[in-house]
Amino acid sequence: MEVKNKIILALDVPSMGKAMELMDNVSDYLDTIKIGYPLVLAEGLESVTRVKEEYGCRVICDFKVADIPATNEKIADVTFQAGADAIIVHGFVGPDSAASCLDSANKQGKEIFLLTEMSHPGASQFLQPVSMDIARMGVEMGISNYVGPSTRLDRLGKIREIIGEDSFLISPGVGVQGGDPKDTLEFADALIVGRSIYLAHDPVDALNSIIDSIEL
Ligand code: OMP
Repeated sequence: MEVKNKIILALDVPSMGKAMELMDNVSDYLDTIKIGYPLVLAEGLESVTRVKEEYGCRVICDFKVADIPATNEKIADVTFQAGADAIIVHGFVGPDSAASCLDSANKQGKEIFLLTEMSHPGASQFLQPVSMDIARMGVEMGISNYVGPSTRLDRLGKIREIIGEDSFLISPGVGVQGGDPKDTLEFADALIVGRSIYLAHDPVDALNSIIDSIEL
C-alpha cells in the first residue's frame, strides 16, 4: 500500500457539510481518508460511500471492531458493502473475533488493520501489557496491516520489529496528542492526523507544514 504524502486524514468532523468543505480543500494532497464514529453516527454509513464517490480516495473505516465473531462479521460486511476499503479491528478481543473481520475482508477483496497498542495515556493500563502479544497474534494470523501509537516510539519500534518490514503500519497520535511526524515515520509507513488539520485556521497550510516537516 502507498499512501500519498504518508498522511491519512482522520475525518472526525460532525457533519457531511463540514467533511465536504474540508475535503474540497485538502483532497489534492491526500489519497487515503479515515472515517470513524463521529461522522458515521452523525450522517450514516452513506458518508463513507459519498466521500469515496466524490473524491475517489481510499477509505479506512475506523470502527475499532471489538465484538464476538458473529457480530464482527456483520459489522465488517456492511462496512465493506458501503464502499470502505479497509476497517480497523481491535486485537484484544482475540483471534476468532479478528478472524471474522479478516474473512469478511478477504471475501470482498478488502483489508483489515489490526489495532495493537492505542496512543492515549489510558492505554498503558490495560492494553499496553498485551499489545505486543496482539501484534504477534496478527503475524500468526497472516494480517498485513497494523495501527500503533506515535506517542510511544519505543513501543512503536517494538511493534515494527514484531510485524516485520513487509507489514504496513499506520500511526495516530502526532500533533495534538504529542507525537512527532518525522520521528514516527522511522517506524510507521503513514501517519493518521485529525485535529492538527481539521481544527487549523487554514487546513491546507497545516497539512503542508506537516508534509514539509516530514521531508526535512
Ligand atoms: P487526532 O489526535 O485528532 O490527530 O486524531 C487521531 C485519530 O486517530 C482519531 O480518529 C482517533 O480516533 C484515532 N486513533 C488514535 O488517536 N489512537 C489510537 O490508538 C487509534 C486510533 C485509530 O485507530 O485510528
